[in-house]
Amino acid sequence: AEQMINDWPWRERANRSPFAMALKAGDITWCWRDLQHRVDSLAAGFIQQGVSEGAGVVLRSKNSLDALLSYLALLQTGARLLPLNPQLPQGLCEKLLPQLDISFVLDLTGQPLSLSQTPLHLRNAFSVSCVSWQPERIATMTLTSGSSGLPKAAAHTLSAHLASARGVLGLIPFTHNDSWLLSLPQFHVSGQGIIWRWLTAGATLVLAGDKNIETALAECSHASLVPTQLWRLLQQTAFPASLRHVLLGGAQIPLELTTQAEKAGVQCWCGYGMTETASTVAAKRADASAGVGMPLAGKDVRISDEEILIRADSLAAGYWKNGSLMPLTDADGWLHTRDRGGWHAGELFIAGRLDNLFFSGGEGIQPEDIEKVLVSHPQVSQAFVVPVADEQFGHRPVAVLDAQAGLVYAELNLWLSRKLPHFQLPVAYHALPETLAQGGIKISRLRIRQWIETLT
Ligand code: 4YB
Repeated sequence: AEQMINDWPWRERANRSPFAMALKAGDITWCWRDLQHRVDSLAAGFIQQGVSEGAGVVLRSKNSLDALLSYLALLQTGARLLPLNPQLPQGLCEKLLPQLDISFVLDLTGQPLSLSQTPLHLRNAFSVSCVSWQPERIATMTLTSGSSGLPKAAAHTLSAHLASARGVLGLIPFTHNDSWLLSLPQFHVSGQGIIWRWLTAGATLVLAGDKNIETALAECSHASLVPTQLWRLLQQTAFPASLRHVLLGGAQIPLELTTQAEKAGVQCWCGYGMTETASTVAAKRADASAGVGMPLAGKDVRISDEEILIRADSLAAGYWKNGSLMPLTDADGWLHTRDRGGWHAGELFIAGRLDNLFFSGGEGIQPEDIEKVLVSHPQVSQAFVVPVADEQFGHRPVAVLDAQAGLVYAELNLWLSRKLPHFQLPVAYHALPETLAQGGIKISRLRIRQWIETLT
């Protein structure tokens, strides 16, 4: 039975089951009461430093216990919280933060940017520590990873986050005896999704701390992973035995990957979602097909001219800009995702981004079509196909690969030529440079294109 939430979820947990385990981080194990005390004193400290309801606050950090506590404490002050990727360059932040009406910056990186907003510090106090729980308040702003221009700030209410969690928990079993590793960044919806599911289920959240993901997973039942992380995990000699459920998303999920992981004893869940929808809106247990299943409870998906449209209770209220919310849907409430997709045999299939489509000698090329075949090669774990300018063809495809050492590109090309029409065959292959990873959960195609241009 659904329980009405009348208070901040962590406070409600602390009231209902104060001594149940809430959180593990290294040697630390806290029950809900422990957690609430920390959050309360931290929130009081922020309020003493001037944070008030509706104030724009940046939380610049990678995942840590302090970052998690700050996330909860800042929400509890009624602030409008912007979790920020520490890898975003100073120049971009200087341009972006004024448009987002940011007054305070809590920087936990140890290497703060020099910004004009007031710095906040982690400081405990024992006074007023909380505003009233209003589910329709704008709680967070999460930056989209737009391929061009400044990122947009998807503004979610508390109830949108809870609706996202309810959708996923309607499919994936996750109860108070389970533990979900905070395996993706808190500044991305994939990390925040974990937090809201944890709060909704009253389960245990595990923070990796200094440990790497592989080690931290040894004490978890659940994790959210992007496909490349699961590939890496499967290449380890010992697969974490406790791990029973993995939610995948963020990119095409290769069948080869879920088949191998299921063999290793993990139940894989294939999800599709985006920043604007506060993570997963459609998902299924992995099976023999490469789709992402059906919309979750409270989510609607429609296809119009091959484009995926979404209407959902987890949708952002708008993009925050200069004090107002810019609508992100059409007049009927549908978000036009710019993802290409369709229905086959009763489930949703994602074909790729409409913006990635390019033309080569008059033929349309959807890079994801080529990437799907490339990652089905046993030695390729990640593939990007980008256009390079070509006098004769307009553009031609080039492949950038994360592959096992020893892969011979000429052999790969021969293998590929038996599976793809000629116009889709890459004219060059390159190894993916590690410097292109940006601390986010995915690699930017724009940066790959820019890097390729420097080579020619
Ligand atoms: C896909 C895709 C798919 C997204 N096939 N393209 O909790 C979760 O939902 C979760 C769990 C594990 C890993 C990631 C997640 C996410 O949140 C992912 C959300 C995300 O990636 N948001 S995003 O705004 O950064 O990018 C959204 C885009 O990513 C979509 O518009 C698609 O283009 C692409 N994408 N899932 C193919 N299954």
